[in-house]
Amino acid sequence: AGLNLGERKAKAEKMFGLMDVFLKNDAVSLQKDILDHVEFTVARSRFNFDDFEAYQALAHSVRDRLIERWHDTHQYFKKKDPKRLYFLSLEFLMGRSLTNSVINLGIQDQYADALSQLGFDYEVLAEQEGDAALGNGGLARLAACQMDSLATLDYPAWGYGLRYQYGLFRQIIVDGFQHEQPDFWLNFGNPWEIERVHVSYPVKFYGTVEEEVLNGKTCRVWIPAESVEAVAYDNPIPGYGTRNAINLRLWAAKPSDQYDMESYTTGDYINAIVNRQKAETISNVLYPDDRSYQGKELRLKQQYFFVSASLQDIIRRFKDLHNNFDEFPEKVALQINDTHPSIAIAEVMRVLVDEEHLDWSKAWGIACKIFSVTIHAVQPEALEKVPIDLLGSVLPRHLEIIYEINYCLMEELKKILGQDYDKLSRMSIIEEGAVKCIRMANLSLACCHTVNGVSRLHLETLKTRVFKDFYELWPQKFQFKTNGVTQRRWIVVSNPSLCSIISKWLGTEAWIRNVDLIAGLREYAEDPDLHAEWKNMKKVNKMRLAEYIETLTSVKVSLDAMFDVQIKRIHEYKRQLLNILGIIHRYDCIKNMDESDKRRVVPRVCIIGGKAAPGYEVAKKIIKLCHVVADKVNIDPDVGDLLKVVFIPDYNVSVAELVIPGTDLSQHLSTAGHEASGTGCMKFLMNGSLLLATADGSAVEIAEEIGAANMFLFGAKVDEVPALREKGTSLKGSLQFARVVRMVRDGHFGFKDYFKSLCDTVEEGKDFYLLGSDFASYLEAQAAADRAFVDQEKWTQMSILSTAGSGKFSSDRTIEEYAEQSWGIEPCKCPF
Ligand code: C3B
Repeated sequence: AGLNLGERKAKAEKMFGLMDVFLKNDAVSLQKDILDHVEFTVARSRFNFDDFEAYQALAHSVRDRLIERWHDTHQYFKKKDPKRLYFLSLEFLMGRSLTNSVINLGIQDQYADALSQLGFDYEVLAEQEGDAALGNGGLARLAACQMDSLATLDYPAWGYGLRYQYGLFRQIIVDGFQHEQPDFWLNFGNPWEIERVHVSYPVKFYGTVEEEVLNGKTCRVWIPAESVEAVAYDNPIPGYGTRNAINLRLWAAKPSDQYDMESYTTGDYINAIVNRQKAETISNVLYPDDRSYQGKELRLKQQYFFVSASLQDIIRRFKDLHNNFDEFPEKVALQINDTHPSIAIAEVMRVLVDEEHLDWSKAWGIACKIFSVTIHAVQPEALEKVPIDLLGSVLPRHLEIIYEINYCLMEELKKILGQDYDKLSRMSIIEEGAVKCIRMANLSLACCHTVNGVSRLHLETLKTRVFKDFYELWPQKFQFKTNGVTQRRWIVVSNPSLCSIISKWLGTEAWIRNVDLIAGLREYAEDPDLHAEWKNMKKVNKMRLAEYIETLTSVKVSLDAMFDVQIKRIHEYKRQLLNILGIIHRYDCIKNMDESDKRRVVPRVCIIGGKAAPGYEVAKKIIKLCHVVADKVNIDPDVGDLLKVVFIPDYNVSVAELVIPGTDLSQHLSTAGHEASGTGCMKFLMNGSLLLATADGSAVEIAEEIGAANMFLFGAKVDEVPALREKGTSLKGSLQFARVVRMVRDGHFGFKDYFKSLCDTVEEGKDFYLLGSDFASYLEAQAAADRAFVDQEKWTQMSILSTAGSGKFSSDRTIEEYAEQSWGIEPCKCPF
């Protein structure tokens, strides 16, 4: 007779304790695994398979090892029942998984050996993998780096997000114009995820709210009109140097199992199915604009869909071991990544009050203990707002709950602020106006125990501008955790030569887990042997990048030139236009030089890359301008190798991994006060590229760590910006500036009419981002960079000091601060 579930589990646990469960990692075992996957998973003959199929088999064999650790970690977490962090984010920009996984599992060399014996090159197979691009930019890549740190530091954490079928669009360039193509990244399967058909929850929408009497109490009851199933896809995230592998659970929308009997009985079978299928659209596509998506129904549905499924999952897990919600805050910390998931606050209230029948005030007390939020935006306009009508239609009960939360908030505030109605209306969760809206940020601020900024300067902005009123009331809620990036991906995976140099000179690999040790390089910053190795490393990386550039753009670049890079989303505030105008100035100067002057010019390769949101016209014009300037400069015989301009199409995580290690100088040009933190600069810093930057976001803290003398700072400071805006362009900058803008206006690079509106954005009086007033200072900083580059020993020393000073900008440090100051979680390390 078969055993029942409980008996089978007991038996398995007994056997589990006896077996040697670890998969073997010697070359022969790995080869056998890979070939088995070729035959049984990919279903190809083991004598005949191509590189892509080999990659698939390899990925599956790595996945087996991930799953093994991931199971053990979850068993262990379950046994220990620590307080867990649940990280809610609408975006995760994971990039590729293969190399990151084998490095974190500590079996890269073994795989490389195993494959070479089979006649395959590991590197070639790794190139077969496409990026998982379920995010737009900095915010989403930060979430990915933080997952890596959470796993590595053994924190009991889960990530929750959406499994979009279409990730961020692919950018193709046709005649210098950006075109968007869908990124159907799942076409060839995704070996890094595990579909959990049995982990699924219904998520409800629309309908009405009715009154009901329950145990003598009147309650509000939501009668939803639509149900969509959320199915879990689990993505194991391995830590480095630990057995822990945590979970990133992404939800996909599927038609609900519940039959809508009516449409079936009406006999319209085909339409009934087609309508059910529409449910899947919820998780179809990532919104490609990284800051404005206000008032879109689908966006709201995406947010609620992933939040509701995640909370059902979290509460189920809690209830497995506990039956009293008083214990909820001792076991659960919920992190809201930007305001996007803040509907979670209303959802927790709905579940606690309507389903668990807790008193309102008790439920609110619990909610206030579990939530913390990180704000990534600077501009108040970037904070999400949802029209009341929309929320009331999609989530009618949640609207009521938000009204109730706001009523309590207003009552509390009136006691403190009295009749200051201006202030009350600014702080209200409801925005009155032509379109009445819910301010999602204010909802978060009302509930969260901690509100985090992403750099010291950013917190100042939040305190003094964006959330001034709230800060005055609740100063204790406001904190900052300067962003960081993971050195595992941004050095170990992407720059193996630098990785070996660091380990060799520090005499240990311990910096990969404890990056503070990297400061030890300072001692050797002038050592000629280190200089030789460092320069050689840079040269090899530049060679790789040069080949890539030539393949993509047919432009040949000289390795002796300074590789000068600006890669990030295209935004007016990030001022790629300042960069291009600077390039035009450089071009103009070279054109006017005689041969002897030219010999003193430091040759440059100016590399720009980044995507513009599909509807962002100005950003798209900036991309086109970059191309027309490149077209003219790159074939000009007067210029030759002194200046080349390259636009790298389809910038994404794996392109960054290739470009950053080959960069000499990187540019971070945001108008002061506009970049909340910036994380690209940290990746460049780790890789020893020198930074040319404004004193904005985390660049201020970078200057403190490495010394301002080791970077090229320029431009207005944050407190000078308002006055400069008042005053208009400064005269000193304006002569050169006016000249280059005029060249574009006059059609020196063609497309005169097309660029008119772009030139208008920087005209006197309209130049909101202050390109004109920062131009002279920008050119000076560029000249300083040229001078420094001429002295290669000096440059190399600055480069070493950059890497050596990058320790603070590891996401490991950020995550430790969050764990201690916001989440109250402790490591929970799975024993080997
Ligand atoms: C970004 C900010 O623009 C960056 O300054 C910051 O470093 C990162 O977030 C991470 O904190 N950001 C983004 O990518 N998308 C938004 N919607 C808002 C901010």
